[in-house]
Amino acid sequence: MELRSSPHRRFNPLTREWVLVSPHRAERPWQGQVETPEQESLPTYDPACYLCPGNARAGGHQNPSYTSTFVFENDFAALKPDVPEAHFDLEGKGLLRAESEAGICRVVCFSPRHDLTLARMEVAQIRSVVDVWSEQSLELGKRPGIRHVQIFENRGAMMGCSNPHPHGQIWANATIPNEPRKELLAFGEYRQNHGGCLLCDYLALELKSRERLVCENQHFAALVPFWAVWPFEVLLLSKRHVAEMPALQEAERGALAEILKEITTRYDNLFKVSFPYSMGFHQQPADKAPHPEWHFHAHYYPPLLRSATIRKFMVGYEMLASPQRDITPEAAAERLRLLPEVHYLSS
Ligand code: H2U
Ligand code: ZN
Repeated sequence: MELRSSPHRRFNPLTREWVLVSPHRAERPWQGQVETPEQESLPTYDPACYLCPGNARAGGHQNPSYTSTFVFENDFAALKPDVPEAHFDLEGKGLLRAESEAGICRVVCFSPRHDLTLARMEVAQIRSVVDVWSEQSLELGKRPGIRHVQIFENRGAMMGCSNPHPHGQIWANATIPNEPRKELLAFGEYRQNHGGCLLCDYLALELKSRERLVCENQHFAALVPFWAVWPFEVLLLSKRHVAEMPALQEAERGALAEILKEITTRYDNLFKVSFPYSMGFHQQPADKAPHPEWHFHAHYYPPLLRSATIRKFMVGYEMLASPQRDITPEAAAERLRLLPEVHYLSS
């Protein structure tokens, strides 16, 4: 099969869904929305920012004068710890069904500096963020009513991020949400059928071919997955079979900080803009059961397609039938791989 030129569909073994790839369409003319790029220059401290050290938040609390990272309970939390358990199923038909959902939502400030992003932060500071994520995973995951801890970052106004101050969120909740649940089933079945780990085996194939590899270090690899939906989607994998961030050793934590900086730097260099994305880590469920099948990884889902202002929309066929892409994952990986490792603003 000619994956470079003829239409085909690719299988995502983690979600067990298909994506349509139309490489022949990559050169078609485009006459659509043109957006203006976000402006770049920000102050190191913004008195109006609710995440800057010492400032007041919308909820009435005041931030401490923090000098590294800072974690607080989300003032407008989507989940609450103390909801009474309840089930709803009108006439028992499973048609009008609801369940109570308990959880905790926190915000993590990555740096006191308002103007930085992960791409522009020192590796040592990103390393502190890795430690905080790890401590939070441990602390929240230990709680009796919690079965999943989702660490994520929304970057850029295009992704609905409310504030440029470098920050992410953590939502920990009582049930395993849709995306990690699909992966859990896939990891489990793969282990049963093949006797190994789905992502260990996948990574071995990718490291052999190197076609979709973006960058790597001793402990991590970043690649555009074979089944990527977003144009410049990236899958970040630990090289060792490890199920969660708290299990990472010293050297691995350092390597994680390094590759987080490298991925975001390459992203920024692609269109010379602070690259928007949603990213998050997928760690083993926090359901207190052993999960030898799970492999720690992160997904980056950036919306941009062909410039700092032209994004991919998931519309039409994609909403009604299946996701689709024109530029191949191999071509996207090659572009990211050939970019400099040094940020365009610091060279
Ligand atoms: P974003 O990651 O989408 O920018 O969201 C930031 C979060 O910060 C958002 O969930 C919270 C919002 O509820 N927030 C506070 O907890 N306190 C504030 O003073 C403003 C925003
Ligand atoms: Zn700020």
